[in-house]
Amino acid sequence: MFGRPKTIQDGLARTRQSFFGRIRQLLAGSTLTPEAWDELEELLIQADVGVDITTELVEDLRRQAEAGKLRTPADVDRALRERLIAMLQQGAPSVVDEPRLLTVILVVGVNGSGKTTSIGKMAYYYKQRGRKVILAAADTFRAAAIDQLKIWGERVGVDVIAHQPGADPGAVTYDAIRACQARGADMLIIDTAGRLHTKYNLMQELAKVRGVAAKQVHRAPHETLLVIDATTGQNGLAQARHFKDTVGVTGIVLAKLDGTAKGGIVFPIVRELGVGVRFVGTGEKLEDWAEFDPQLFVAGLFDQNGNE
Ligand SMILES: Nc1nc2c(ncn2[C@@H]2O[C@H](COP(=O)(O)OP(=O)(O)O)[C@@H](O)[C@H]2O)c(=O)[nH]1
Ligand SMILES: [Mg+2]
Repeated sequence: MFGRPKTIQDGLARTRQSFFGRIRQLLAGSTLTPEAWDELEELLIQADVGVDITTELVEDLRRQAEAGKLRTPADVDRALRERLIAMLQQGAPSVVDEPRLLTVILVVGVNGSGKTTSIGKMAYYYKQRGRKVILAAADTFRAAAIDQLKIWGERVGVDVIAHQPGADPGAVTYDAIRACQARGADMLIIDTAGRLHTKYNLMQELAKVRGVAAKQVHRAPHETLLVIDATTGQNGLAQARHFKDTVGVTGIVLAKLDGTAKGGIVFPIVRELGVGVRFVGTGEKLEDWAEFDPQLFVAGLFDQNGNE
């Protein structure tokens, strides 16, 4: 394992080993007792799938089993996976790969959610796919935040446009767009601040960054990614609501999936936001980053090797 990039499968190890592995065992039996149905419900809730979705799922599956449409636990297993996959197939596909001169990706999320790290990984991911990427340090609140992005920029080998700490994030964005145009970059990824609990109005700041991007580049930002720390559980859901209401989120990055046994949180988050997950953070290294795929994700919840 050492040195190998961590896949979605690896990132889901803890979730699989706890709750979903147990669900798999439950559905590998020969019959489903009333106790087994109750346990299924408990396990889904413990995995952070949420009470609403869990109740909906289990009631529906149970009804179908009682009506004879699902005859064996294996049928229930299959139906459950299908439902879970369908739930993750939400929202419009990413427009990032559509041809245009400059694609602007705005990255938002609370402090510590994994924004800057995810931006480093994303820059690497797109650079490897032939994109010319520039990063904008529009989290100007702390010097350390700017330095952190610069370090990622050096590591990946992409330019970082930064001003002094305390500078106007809108001005950084403006300069970064100019730099993209001057240097022939076709992708700009903007790092932003995430302090929700100060008097300073973060949402106004994000709106301003958006406004600058929209004015300088046709239809920008083309993607607004909300980075959610998978380990924060139901808090992540509250954050999702907050950002949804104030900035237009078009996609989700689920960071730190490797750090949680409660990967089920992705289901209520996707439902709440009505947009798809684009990427998953699976560790702290550059390559610990995976494109999101609903089928692979659900397979990884249950099975070691995805498609057994
Ligand atoms: N294990 C793990 N740690 C991560 C992941 N993504 C970010 N982190 C860590 O989370 C912490 C906060 O990340 P950072 O990018 O600074 O968050 P920001 O404040 O939103 O920019 C850092 O210690 C990162 O190394 C991930 O996918 N897996
Ligand atoms: Mg940061």
